[in-house]
Amino acid sequence: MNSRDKITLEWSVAERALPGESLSGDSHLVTETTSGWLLTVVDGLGHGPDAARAAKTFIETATRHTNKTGVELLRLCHTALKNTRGCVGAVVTVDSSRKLLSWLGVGNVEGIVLHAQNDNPASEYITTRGGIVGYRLPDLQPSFVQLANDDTLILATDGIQNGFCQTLSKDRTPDLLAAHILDYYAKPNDDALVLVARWHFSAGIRVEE
Ligand SMILES: [Mn+2]
Repeated sequence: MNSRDKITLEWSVAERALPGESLSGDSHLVTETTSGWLLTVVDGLGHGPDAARAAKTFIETATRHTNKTGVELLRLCHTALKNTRGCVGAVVTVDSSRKLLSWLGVGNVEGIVLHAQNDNPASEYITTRGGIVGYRLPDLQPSFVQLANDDTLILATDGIQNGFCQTLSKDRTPDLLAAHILDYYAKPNDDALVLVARWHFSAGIRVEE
């Protein structure tokens, strides 16, 4: 007999376009996959309609390939974005049976996991490599984070000022965290988007073997 935890995802996004623009060049996707979840945040180069078109192409491509690895997905997006301005962004996949998060980033994008228990360590940061999806893809190496109950992932474009995670209360819901980060840390001169996701593991469903 073993037990299998049920895992649910609570998430929220807060975003706004550069003041004066009607379209944002930042975008996101959160979706369930056959093995867990895919979450991505992208930032089309510059701002306005051309940036929005690049981000939209990335998200449409990701939506058609939700069961690929992050590396495979970035390669597919790279090909799809050849005739656009290109994007920077982060791709996160979660394997719910192993409670394992895999992530990688291209260009200027922020990713943090805040562990609910402060031991092992309190937070972990995404490794990003310089490049532009659609123009120049760097060597793609995912790294991994072991998730525990109530761990929180935050993904933010560079329209959110660095250092936003210094003042966060992990007791807040993803809704409140996303709204707080956008309110206090959105830069006045860029599109801004922040995605907050938290995994809840509810105690084991017993499985007969
Ligand atoms: Mn930006």
